Amino acid sequence: NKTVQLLDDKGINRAIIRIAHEITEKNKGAQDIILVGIKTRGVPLAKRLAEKINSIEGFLVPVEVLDITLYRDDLEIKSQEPIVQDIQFVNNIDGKTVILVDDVLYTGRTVRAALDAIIDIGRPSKIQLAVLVDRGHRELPIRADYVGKNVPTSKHEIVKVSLTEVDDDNSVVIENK
Ligand code: 3GP
Ligand code: 5GP
Ligand code: MG
Repeated sequence: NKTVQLLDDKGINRAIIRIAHEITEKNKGAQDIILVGIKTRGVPLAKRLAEKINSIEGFLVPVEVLDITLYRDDLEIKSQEPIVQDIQFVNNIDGKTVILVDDVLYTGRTVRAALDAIIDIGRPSKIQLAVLVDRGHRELPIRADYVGKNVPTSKHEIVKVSLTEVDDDNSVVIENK
């Protein structure tokens, strides 16, 4: 049952700094951006990105939270789809550039649920996706605009993302299920 480290504290920080630069470059600043963190670990990632964007642009973009739950026992994703729990944004997203932020992109079904929920509550001018890790195995035509690290995985592996806001350290490791 071996584990392999993909990113340490510094590696995660560098990836977030790079993505913050990519976001401001692609969107020519930060004025119209709203970051949407997908619970759980997408939320601290979105907040870290907002801080980095602020230090680049001198503008603090809003961070909203989306709670999406997968029906599953242990860590096996079952055939059910992910569902959005509640969507209570503080900010109006009409005309804004919404950037979804999640820790791991896998089948794409969580992102699909997020897209549905967001399109349901408003009319953003565009929606982009930022993830810390893309582990492959997409089951839908969904891709990330910003990727911390592409990690080829087998379906028997899981990517363990730890962030100090919720865990003991900052790290990304591959584990066998
Ligand atoms: P997250 O909510 O921070 O993304 O899905 C709940 C948690 O279980 C996730 O945390 C994630 O870290 C962890 N997890 C690890 N492997 C898997 C997996 O294959 N599928 C899902 N849904 N979650 C996983
Ligand atoms: P998808 O819907 O793309 O299959 O999976 C995305 C969501 O499932 C992510 O938000 C994440 O919580 C979870 N997930 C899927 N695979 C992994 C994984 O290997 N590691 C972690 N940490 N989360 C995963
Ligand atoms: Mg996640």
